[in-house]
Amino acid sequence: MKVLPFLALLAAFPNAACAQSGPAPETLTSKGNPILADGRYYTTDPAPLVDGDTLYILTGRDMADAEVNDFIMPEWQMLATQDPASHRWQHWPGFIRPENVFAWAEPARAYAGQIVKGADKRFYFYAPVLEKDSDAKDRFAIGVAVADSPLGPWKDAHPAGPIVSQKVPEANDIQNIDPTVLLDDDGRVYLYWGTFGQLRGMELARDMVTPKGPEKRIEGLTGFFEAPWILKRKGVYYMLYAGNKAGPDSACTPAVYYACQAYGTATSPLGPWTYRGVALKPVSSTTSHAGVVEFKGKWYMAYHTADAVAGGHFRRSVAIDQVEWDDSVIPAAIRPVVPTRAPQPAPAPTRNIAGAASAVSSNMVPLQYWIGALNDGKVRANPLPPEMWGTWNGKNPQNAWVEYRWRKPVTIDGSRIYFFADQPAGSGIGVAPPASWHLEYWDGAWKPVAAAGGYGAVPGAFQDVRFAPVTTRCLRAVFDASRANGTSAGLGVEEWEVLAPRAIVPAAAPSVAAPACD
Ligand code: FUB
Repeated sequence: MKVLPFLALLAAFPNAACAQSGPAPETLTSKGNPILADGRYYTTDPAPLVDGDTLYILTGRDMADAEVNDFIMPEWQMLATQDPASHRWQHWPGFIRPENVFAWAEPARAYAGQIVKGADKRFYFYAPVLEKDSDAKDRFAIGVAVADSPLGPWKDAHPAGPIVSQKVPEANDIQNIDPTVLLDDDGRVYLYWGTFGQLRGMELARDMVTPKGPEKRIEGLTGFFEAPWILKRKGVYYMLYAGNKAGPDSACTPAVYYACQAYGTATSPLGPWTYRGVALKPVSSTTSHAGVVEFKGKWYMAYHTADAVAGGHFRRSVAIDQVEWDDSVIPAAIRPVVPTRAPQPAPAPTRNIAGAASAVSSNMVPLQYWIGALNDGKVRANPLPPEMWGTWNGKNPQNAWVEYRWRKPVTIDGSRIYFFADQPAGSGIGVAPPASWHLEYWDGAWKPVAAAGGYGAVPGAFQDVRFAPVTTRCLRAVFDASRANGTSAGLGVEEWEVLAPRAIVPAAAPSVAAPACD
């Protein structure tokens, strides 16, 4: 990334010096998505804003250590460009911290905010932060700051405290985060917020700050989980959101922890809302958070992924892609966004050909797990449930199998499997290593491979099996679950590699599922 001198940047961005605090802005040329990809700064929860000839993206900042499963987010950052296609961005790290703007807020947990331009041409920053001196069960609350420029300096617009919390303007029992605001054509202002399946909407006064109420439960947005984003186009209100209506046949997501971006429409701002479909399939991070705006005649979706160097579910990075509308239907539909990525290095030759197979299993995978984890090439020291295939469902099967199917016969002579367990071998509860397991290949019937040694079942490390080469389209790992006191433990596999005799350049994942063998 190329860094321009600060003075050159100031010429292009006269307000740059007004940013609240933190290091000087950088100008950089990104290679594509994610915009900041080198792992120095993880950007998250994008909220795009158009002002004049500039597209700004307010983002959070993920600072969790690699194996920490928590949102460690002390501050917001800002990105800006005059042309997303140029890949030239300005970046303000350390843009704002909660405690620097809101005297009543605690440091940390600078979650997803949004900046909106008011009718008075000032900028209003809706920020979910933790309230310091509150006895609310959940202390997340929404504050509003105001500035004359998107770059600040920001001042609390409601110094008395948050405009929404579990105590104000009405009592509620939800987590009050993820605000999104619409300034409607008639000058009226609407705030929406919520998470964990609870979405609220409320009118604000024209001052952009004062709650008018009442808080209204927003229904009708199928699978709403969190991250609402309101916009209006051609008189129609659109609400995008992270949806997690999961299932093997769901248009949204196969696993409940991986959200898609779904959307619904309404003809008036507080509804009724009608679910319309999926605008973005699940990305590489479990959370999906997006904002959509029109900029210089094109529509864009900013969203986050785990695709940066050493990225993860809690080290997310903002990407941006174009949004296309289907105006042949009423209301106009959002065509599913096609995510792009910066060019990636050619894959290194490997003996592992699992990535070229379709994975299937004997069980209807419980919604917390994801069969796609088997051959995604990732093993984490601290995995979340969707990072494995599993059987645990409270009534665990005694026998189960997972299978790879290739479109054409492959010659293989080895396997490496990585078991997950939260209970010791011999347990009948939780997830335990299998009591026994073996490999079978298809050769007109399922036949055991001629394994050179035993089948190890130690969790948390690859278990290697070498066997006499076979040529087949299908390979199964067949498990007998651990059992005690009349119940079977669940099974969990984080990764399963299948080895060809020699390293080859790996084929891409199949776009259409390979057919069954039997
Ligand atoms: O970044 C913290 C939380 O993760 C946001 O508030 C949610 O929308 C999700 O992206």
